[in-house]
Amino acid sequence: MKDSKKTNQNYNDGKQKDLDVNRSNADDQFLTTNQGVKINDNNNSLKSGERGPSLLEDFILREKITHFDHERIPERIVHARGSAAHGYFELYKTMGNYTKAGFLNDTSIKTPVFVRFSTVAGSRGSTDLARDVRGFAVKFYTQEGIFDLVGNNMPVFFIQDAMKFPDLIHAVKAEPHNEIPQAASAHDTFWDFISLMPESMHMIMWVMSDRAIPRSLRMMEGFGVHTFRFINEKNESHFVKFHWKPKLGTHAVVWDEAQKISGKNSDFHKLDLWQAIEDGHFPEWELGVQIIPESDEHKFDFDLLDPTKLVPEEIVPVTIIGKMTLNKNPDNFFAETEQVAFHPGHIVPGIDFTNDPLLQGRLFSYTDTQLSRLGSPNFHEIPINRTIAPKHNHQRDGHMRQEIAVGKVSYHPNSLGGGCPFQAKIDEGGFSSFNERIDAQKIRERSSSFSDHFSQATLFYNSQTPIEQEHIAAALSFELGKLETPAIRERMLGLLNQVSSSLAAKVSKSLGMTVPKTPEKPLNHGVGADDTGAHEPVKVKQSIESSDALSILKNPNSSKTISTRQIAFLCTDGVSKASVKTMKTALENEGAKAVIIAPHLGNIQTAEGSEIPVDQTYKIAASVLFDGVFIPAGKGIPELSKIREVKEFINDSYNHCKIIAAESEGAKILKDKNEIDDKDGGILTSNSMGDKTLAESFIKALENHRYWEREKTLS
Ligand code: HDE
Repeated sequence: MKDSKKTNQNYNDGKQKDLDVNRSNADDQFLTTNQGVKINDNNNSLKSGERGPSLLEDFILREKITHFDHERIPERIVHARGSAAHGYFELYKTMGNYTKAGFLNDTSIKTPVFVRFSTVAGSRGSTDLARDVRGFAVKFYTQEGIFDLVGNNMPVFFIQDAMKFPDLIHAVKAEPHNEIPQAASAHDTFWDFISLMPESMHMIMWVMSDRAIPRSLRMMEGFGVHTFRFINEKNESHFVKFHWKPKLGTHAVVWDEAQKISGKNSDFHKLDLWQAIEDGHFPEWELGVQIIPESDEHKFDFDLLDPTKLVPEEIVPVTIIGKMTLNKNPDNFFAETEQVAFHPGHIVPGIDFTNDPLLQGRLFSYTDTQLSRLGSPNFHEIPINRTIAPKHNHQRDGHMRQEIAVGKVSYHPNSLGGGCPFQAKIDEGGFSSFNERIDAQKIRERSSSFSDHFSQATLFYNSQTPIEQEHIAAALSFELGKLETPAIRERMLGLLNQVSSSLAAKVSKSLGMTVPKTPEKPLNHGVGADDTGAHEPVKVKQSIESSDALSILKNPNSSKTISTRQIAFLCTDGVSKASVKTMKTALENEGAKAVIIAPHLGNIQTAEGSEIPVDQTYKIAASVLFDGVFIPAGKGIPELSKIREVKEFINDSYNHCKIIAAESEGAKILKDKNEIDDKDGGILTSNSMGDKTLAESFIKALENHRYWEREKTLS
């Protein structure tokens, strides 16, 4: 709590109080063993004689090394790399008509949350900027128990049935013979699998889009993916899809930039989230729901149970019902971020599952994986996983049990314990599963309503702006270009051709191949999920042809703000103080951060004779770590054109479509030696010094994140 500068103390901080019991602080304390014995010498082991062998009797050395030897636990098999934060959820309006969940009914409750974001394929130490799906897992510590919304930053998934998950993950992870490549899908096994799984095509469009390389974890949407159920007091069910909408808008970097960020700062996203919270810029997301009456279950062009499909917002609008704010960094990465255990099966009364076969498989997997990862069925007792609702049952014992259950009764029914703990009636908050009628034969098959693998992939592609479509084509050209087996490329072109012939044509050009002819029946290659041939993929005409909500650049919900954006000020001795000050003040008034970069640390002398403290040198700073660039005026500024890193900085910013502003001498060096067209709409210059109008137009341009038009002129 004390680390965050602007922590909001006013919310219902039940979880923080609960965690206090386990927080330790060594300020002003003696160093001790785990048994509480004070240690006098923490530098030398016990030896027989100054130069003699160490003694087995040295319990201090033995304890220290034994503990160290066992410090690691298995990393998550997927989503190993993550960053997390504490916060709270506030409800805007009661959802009582749809769900009886307490935290979605009472607008006065602020529900504590712990949120973990992650990449999927890479190991714990891999780069943040991999092209990958991002996990978006939210633990709500509600008064009725824990509700985990374990989602992703994309609303659909690669596969339709849990049976294929181990295959998908084996294919995407580093190849087993040589463990290469790390945190990358651009390799043979991934695309071999995908080329044989037409059902993955919609998700492939998302993963090849800019959604897979977010600018920040704070600037991405989140989705529950599966269709869930809301259950109200009358036991009526509505289908529900969950959405998180970031208040900072959805933004991405470009692929070349992502790769360079991985080299310059592979913790880019982790640090960005951490720093924003430390600076008091608490990230916020609004929670939205798409609600579908039970009676409309079969009214769509797709099956609501199919996790490779989304419900277009144009067909069922997203209703915003509340807001989540992240306002506190974890105190300890291992204790909290690493040990947190999410589970889509952690639900509370008022929320229930559907028969989505992917979700059903997940309901088994998440407890199972904690047993090997955290090592005991008592993982719910780990402080970060502990519910703040009262917990009483007859579960006992197991490794590392913390609870000391008093009394001799550990069974139900009992009379010796007075029948306690009691079962709760439904009106006392007892959970009861939705009374869904199921009358069926046991069958190992895929529903034919899941057979349309291409229509929503096409809808997604067609909904993108031309620039975003180019990015998808470029991503596919990169990924498929890296393959060693030409037959996989050929199969992929066949599948892409069924999504969009113009996309397939673009990619085929880059691969130097021709697009194979689409057979009369859609391609299935006779393998994968439908190898019986019973369900050939079909195309179903969608009721809409384009959905703006699917495009980052067209997204009607995206907010315009430059809050927390990092702006590089390219400075040196002899910079104009007036120029720096006017721009810095204007940007900081909008919540952005001005970072002074110069050839040396310490202070730089301004042309006016004062000093400005330097934040970073050109050896450390790189354009890819910033959102925009300002080159101020000043008689010393022309010297910048002699610095190689400055040239690289300007050219990279230009190539990544960043907004560049420059004043007077700064504007002149922009043209000097740099390979840029200073007339384009993303380059803003002024001949005066400390120009407020320039600052205003810089801010307006930065609100659009990038000047994407420039890409048309870049070869
Ligand atoms: Fe997961 N997934 N998953 N997943 N998943 C895990 O659980 C699994 C799926 C997601 O920050 C594991 O505790 C199966 C979809 C997130 O700790 C594991 C299937 C979605 C996280 C597991 C899926 C997700 C996980 C690994 C298909 C989006 C990270 C460690 C049937 C809706 C949570 C762990 C965190 C983690 C299994 C598919 C999201 C192995 C079997 C679809 C965000 O249990």
